[in-house]
Amino acid sequence: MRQWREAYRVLSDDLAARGIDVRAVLEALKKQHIETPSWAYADSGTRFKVFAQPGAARTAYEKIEDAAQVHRFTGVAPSVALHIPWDKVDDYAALQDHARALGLTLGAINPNLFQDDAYKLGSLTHPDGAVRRKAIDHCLECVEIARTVGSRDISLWLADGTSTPGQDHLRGRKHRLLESLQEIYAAMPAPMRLLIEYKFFEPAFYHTDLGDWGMAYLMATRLGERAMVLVDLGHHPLGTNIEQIVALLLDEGRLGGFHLNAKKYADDDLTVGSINPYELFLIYNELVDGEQDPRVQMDVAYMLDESVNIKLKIPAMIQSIINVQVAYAQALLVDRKALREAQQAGCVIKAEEILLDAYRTDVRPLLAAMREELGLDVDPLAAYLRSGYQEKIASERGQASGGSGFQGA
Ligand code: RM4
Ligand code: MN
Ligand code: MN
Repeated sequence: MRQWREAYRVLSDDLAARGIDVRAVLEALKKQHIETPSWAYADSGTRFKVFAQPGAARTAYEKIEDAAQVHRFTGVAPSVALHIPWDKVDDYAALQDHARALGLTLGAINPNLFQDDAYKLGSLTHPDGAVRRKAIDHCLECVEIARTVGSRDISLWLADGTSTPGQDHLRGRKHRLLESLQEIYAAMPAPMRLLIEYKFFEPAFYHTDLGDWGMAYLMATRLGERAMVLVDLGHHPLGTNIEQIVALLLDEGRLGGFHLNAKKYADDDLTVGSINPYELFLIYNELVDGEQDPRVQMDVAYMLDESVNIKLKIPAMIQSIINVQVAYAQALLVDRKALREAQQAGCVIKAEEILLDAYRTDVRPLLAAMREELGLDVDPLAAYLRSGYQEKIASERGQASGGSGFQGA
């Protein structure tokens, strides 16, 4: 990184010669915002052993303090998503003040519909109306929290489904789900949005009530314009063409946001870009294509949803943000005019080479230049590790004993 200035000079000359507006690329990179999840800062995640870390955040307040560190060193992570009840506090306005004092805002509010005994047969789709009531009320409480702290999005992941054929009436569950969502949506004042996440299996193993993007899209269109689909990169069967889903939802104006992560096998919640960076690049290629098309109305929330169990938590968030920045920067370098011409002429290899040209560009000097313009250290990971914050929280907060199973706090 010490040599980045010289590398940046060579790269920006080369890009300019390729007809790329380097200034516009830098400005786009500065505007990119990535929300980090409160649950990544606490001892949490995985249904197996949770390995406790010295200094892991113990309260919602500490999670926000840690998120502020990620923003301090990256400059592009100004909001943090909350998960209720993991981040339940008595006074949400005070929590918001705490965030604001640290230069952050509170992002998406995530209701929890998967950790209560009552939800064995479902939450918003449960056959018993009393349980549905409880689940709806919890979501309404989250709408109220969002209103109090000025969050724009309610991010709904529905764990509902069945694990045995015949367990419940599939169409009946669809009706119950729509009815429950309608009540929640009706309570959401504009411009608040409902982001509907889908997942093709787990924790239910026979069917999930929102199994894929199509089911989430169906619900969104039934509800109204402020209901959108949330794409969690880990929630598809292996081999699914996620960039196509992204392009389609963008084109329909229903792409509400992302849960950025990576998977090798199932819903692994690994570091975004760690397994298949080319796939991440191809997803960003569709996003940039949408951004540059005046016919596409885009309002996409970019949120990390990773389970940090082995890596150090704050550095893991910084690393994730860097990976996303790399993919976005590469996608911004695609020569779209040449690509369109190659596509039109049926020059298949040429078209692919245009993508590969961008993908194979080492964009690190570009990111360094952008960070310098933001007044940041050009190497956020090293700067954080040098800062002494990690040692400070380790000594001040100590280490919990850890535990097992899915925990949020
Ligand atoms: C799910 C999904 C949700 C997350 C839960 C805990 O698999 O990704 O977004 O909140 O896990
Ligand atoms: Mn998710
Ligand atoms: Mn997940």
